[in-house]
Amino acid sequence: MGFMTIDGRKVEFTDEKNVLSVIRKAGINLPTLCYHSEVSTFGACRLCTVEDDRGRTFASCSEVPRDGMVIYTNSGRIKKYRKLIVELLLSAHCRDCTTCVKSGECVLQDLAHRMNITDVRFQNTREIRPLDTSSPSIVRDPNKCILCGDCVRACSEIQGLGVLGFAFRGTDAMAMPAFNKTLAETDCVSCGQCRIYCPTGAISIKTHMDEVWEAIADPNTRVVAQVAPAVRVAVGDAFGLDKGNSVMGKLVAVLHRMGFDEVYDTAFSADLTIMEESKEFLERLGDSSKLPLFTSCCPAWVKFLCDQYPEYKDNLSTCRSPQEMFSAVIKEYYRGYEKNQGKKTVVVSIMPCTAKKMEAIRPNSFTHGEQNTDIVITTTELIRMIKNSGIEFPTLIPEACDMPFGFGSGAGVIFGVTGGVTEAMLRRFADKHDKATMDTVAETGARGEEGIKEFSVTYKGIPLNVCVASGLANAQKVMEKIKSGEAHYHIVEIMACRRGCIMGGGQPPRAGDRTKAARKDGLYKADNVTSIRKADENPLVMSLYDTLLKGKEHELLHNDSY
Ligand code: HC1
Ligand code: SF4
Repeated sequence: MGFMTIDGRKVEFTDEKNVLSVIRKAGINLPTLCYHSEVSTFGACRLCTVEDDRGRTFASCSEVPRDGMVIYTNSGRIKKYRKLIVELLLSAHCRDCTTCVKSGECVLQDLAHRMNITDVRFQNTREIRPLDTSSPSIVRDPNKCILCGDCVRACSEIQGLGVLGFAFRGTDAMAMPAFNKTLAETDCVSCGQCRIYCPTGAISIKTHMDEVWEAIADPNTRVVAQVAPAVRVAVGDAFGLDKGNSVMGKLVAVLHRMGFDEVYDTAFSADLTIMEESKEFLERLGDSSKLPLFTSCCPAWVKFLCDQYPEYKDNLSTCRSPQEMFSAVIKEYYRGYEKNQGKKTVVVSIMPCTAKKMEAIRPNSFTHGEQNTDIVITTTELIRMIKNSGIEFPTLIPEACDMPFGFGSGAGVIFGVTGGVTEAMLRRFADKHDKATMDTVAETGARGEEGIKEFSVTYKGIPLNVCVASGLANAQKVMEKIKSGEAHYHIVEIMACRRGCIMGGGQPPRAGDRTKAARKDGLYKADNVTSIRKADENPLVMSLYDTLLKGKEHELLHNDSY
C-alpha cells in the first residue's frame, strides 16, 4: 500500500498495476485510446500522459505507482498536449462522422467533443484506401485506423490468432492482415473481438438492418425472429434502464411493434441442443469413441478448430447450434402450403455474435438446399433499429413469445455465459429438479470467470472430466494439453469470446467490469426466476419430438460434416 497526490488530493493505492488505474480510482476519467486492462499495455496513444512535480511528463498507463508521487492530470501544458494529439489523429482520419457506422459510440469522436476541437489545423495527406468487405461478419475501413493497436492485441492475445498486425511505415502505417491479404484470406474466425476493442469505425460489424426492414415491408413475407440468450441483458442500458437486467419481454414487444410476425427465444432451441448433445455424449461415452466431446454451438470456435486442429474435427458434436436448430425447425414448420398460406418465411436471428453471420451461410447450415437462417443481426444493430423506429423502449409493456415454440427453460438461458452449456447438460443428467439439486449442479465448477476451468463430476458412478474455456487463446492452451496427452477430458465446452456470448463481438462495445458482471448476473437471475430449469422438462421441446421432429431429428438438428 502507498499514497500519491493527484491534483492536490491524497490517494491510496494497493495493487494497481499502473498510475492510470490509481488516477481512475480517484474518480478522474483520463482519456485513453489504446489502454485495456485485459490486453498488454502498448503506450501508443499517449493520451493518458500526466505531469509530475518535477515537470516530467509520462504516459500513466506505463508507469508503476510509487509512494509519494505527485501527479497533475490537467495542467495547462498537459491539456494542450492532449488536444494536439487528438488533432493530429483527426488530421489523418476520414471525418465523415454523420454517416459513420460508429457515430455515437466512437471514442475519437467523443474525445474531439470533450476537448472542444471545432477545427483541425492540419491537412490530411493520406490517400483514400479501399474497404475490406471480404468477411461475412466484419468490415475493415483503413481510412479510420488510428494505429492504437487495440485490434492487433485483441486478436493475438485474447484470441491467439494474430490475424492483424502492423504493416508499412510512417504515414502509410496500418493495422491489417499480413501480405496485404483480405480478412477472408486469413484464419479470421469472425469473432468480432477486434471490433469490440477498436475505438473508431476502422473495424465495424457488417450490418444487415436494411434487409430486415425490406422483409418486414413485404406483405408476402412472414418475418420470424429468434432472440439469443445474451441479447436480453445487453439492450436495457442503451435505453437508460438498469445494466444487465433481462429485458426479454420488452424485446418481444418491440419486435412485434416493429412488424415481426412471430418472435421466439433461442433458449427454446438451446434446450433442443441439450437434448441432442447429451444423447450424443452418452453414446460416445458408451463406446468410448470421439472423446472428448467438443461443444459446437460457437461458430468462431468451430472454425478455429477446423482450421487449427483439423485432426480433432470428429470430436466436435454433430449438433447444429441453437441458432441453426431453431431456424431449421421454423422453416420445416412452414414448409407445407397449408401452413405457409402462400407466404415466404424469413428467419431473422438476433445474436450477440458477429460469427453467427458466418455460421448462417456455412454450407451445413442449409436444409434441402435452403438457408435456414436468412438474416443475422447483432445486438448493436437491433438497438439501432429500435432507435430508428422511434418506439419508446423503456415504456413498453413486456410481452410473451409466440407459440408454438414460445418457451425456453432456464438451462437454455444460461447458454449465454461461459459454462452455461455444460451446466445445462449436467442439469439434464440430474435425476431431480428441485432447487437443492440445481444449486449443487451450479457449484460443480462450470461457473466463474476464469478463462479455463477444469473439474470432475460423477455420472452413474463414472467420473467425468470436464473443461470449460472461453477466449480462443485459452482454447489453444486446452487443445495443446489434449494433444500432448497431459489432459484427458470427457466434455470440453469452448466459447470463443471471453466470458461467453455476453461479451460477443456484436454486443455494445466498451463494456467495463461493472457491465460484464451485470450481464452475467442478469442471465443467472433470468434462469432463477424460470419455473422450468431443465431442458428435458420443457414441454414444448418434448412434444416436438413426437410431432414435427419425428424421423427428422438428424436432418434438422445435426451437421453431417464440418
Ligand atoms: Fe450464444 Fe447460443 S449461447 S452461441 O453464446 O449456443 O451468439 O446468447 O444464441 O446458437 O442459445 C450467441 C448467446 C446463442 C446459439 C444459444
Ligand atoms: Fe481476429 Fe476475431 Fe477480428 Fe478475425 S474477427 S481479425 S479472428 S479478432
